[in-house]
Amino acid sequence: MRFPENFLWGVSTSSYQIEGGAPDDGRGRSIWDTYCATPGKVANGDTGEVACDHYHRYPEDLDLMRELGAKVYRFSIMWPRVLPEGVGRINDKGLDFYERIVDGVLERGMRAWPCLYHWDLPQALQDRGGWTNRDIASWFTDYTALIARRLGDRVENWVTFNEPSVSAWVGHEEGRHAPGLTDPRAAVRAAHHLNLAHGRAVAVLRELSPRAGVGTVIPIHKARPLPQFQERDAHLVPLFEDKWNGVFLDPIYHGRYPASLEARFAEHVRDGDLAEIHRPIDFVGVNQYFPSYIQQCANGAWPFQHADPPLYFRRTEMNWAIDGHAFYEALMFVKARYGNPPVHVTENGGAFIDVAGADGRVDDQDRIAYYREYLIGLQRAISEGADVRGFMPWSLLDNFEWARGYAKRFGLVHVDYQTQKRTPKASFHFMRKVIAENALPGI
Ligand code: IFM
Repeated sequence: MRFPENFLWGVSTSSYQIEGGAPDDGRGRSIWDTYCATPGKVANGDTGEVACDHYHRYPEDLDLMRELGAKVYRFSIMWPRVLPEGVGRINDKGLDFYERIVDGVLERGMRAWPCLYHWDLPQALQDRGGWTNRDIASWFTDYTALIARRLGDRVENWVTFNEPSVSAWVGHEEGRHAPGLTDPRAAVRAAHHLNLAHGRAVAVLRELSPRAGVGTVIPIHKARPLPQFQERDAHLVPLFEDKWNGVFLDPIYHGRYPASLEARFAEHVRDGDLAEIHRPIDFVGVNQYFPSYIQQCANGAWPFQHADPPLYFRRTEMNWAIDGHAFYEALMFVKARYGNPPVHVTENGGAFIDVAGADGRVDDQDRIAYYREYLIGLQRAISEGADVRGFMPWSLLDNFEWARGYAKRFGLVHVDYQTQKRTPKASFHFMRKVIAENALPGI
């Protein structure tokens, strides 16, 4: 059960989920600050104001990554920390912070993979329409150029977006994430602008950071009808996969939107847009956590809706079904639909109830079992030819899990939010062994 030679083990985090440091050093407000301040939106009224205080404690966190054996660190840059109004005035102290991160990563012998957008849009740009305003493609390009000029000589790979599908569909259609819209047409418009911004950013990064690679990160959803409605709902699977996967990867790899969705996108697409999006990238980041069960929906914007997975699955604390086979299927989907591109798994993991023992240790055997199952799925995909080159668990630290707040813990490292004490869990030691041996132990 060995992984390929030179398999790239890493670790992923995101800015709003760990940094905190909200009022520090001139950072501007993001749509998540606003969303958290809106009563009833986030569990327990939690916010990312302090989070894991990574803004001040990053050296300790980078040390933990090194101890884990991570070779790559994927982190994200908080746009309003460097451009408080989204455009125009630059906050040098914000840029300095990311410079310290990149240098700290390199000093510890790791490689830096910054992601330019993990959902924390400057509120000032949301006030101008955010992702529904076509001008955002230029705003994002200017922001990208600023970051590339400052960090581009030390970055190994850029990630343009983390899960643009979630920004579009969950943020603009389902309203469960910032900016909290429930407008299906606006969501389609946002999706197109996210794609356009990606395509333009690729061009800028190629010019200003020519030695670095560029990719994007998509959560791949393989859909399944509920077993009892297999016959009735099987026809919904391709459309669901077009919505979640195809909308964001077909334009990049095939230069067009999925045929099933061209009509919905037509009013937002201008001549030349698809050519801009259809620029070659070096890898696709795949995030994958659970199988997506769907069922028919008679009166929504789409003919399907999410369904509760069958009861025979074990579940994580997010109520997500645990199924390493779904992970395998997602990787094989990317292989088949996009011509076997280089893939890095940029997120995978589970939230579990982690109880610290009297000695402070967290013996998270559920999480270890989860990773065992998913890493077996990964090995199967690789053995069947999927070009998967790396794996990053989500996440290094327990952190702010968006609308679910701090109650859902995904970390390999436990964070006591009162004291900010970090304690590596049993899963941290498990993953360290996997990385050190480049193999699944004990199989
Ligand atoms: O915490 C999130 C992350 O920000 C994006 N991908 C899924 C994770 C778990 O929900």
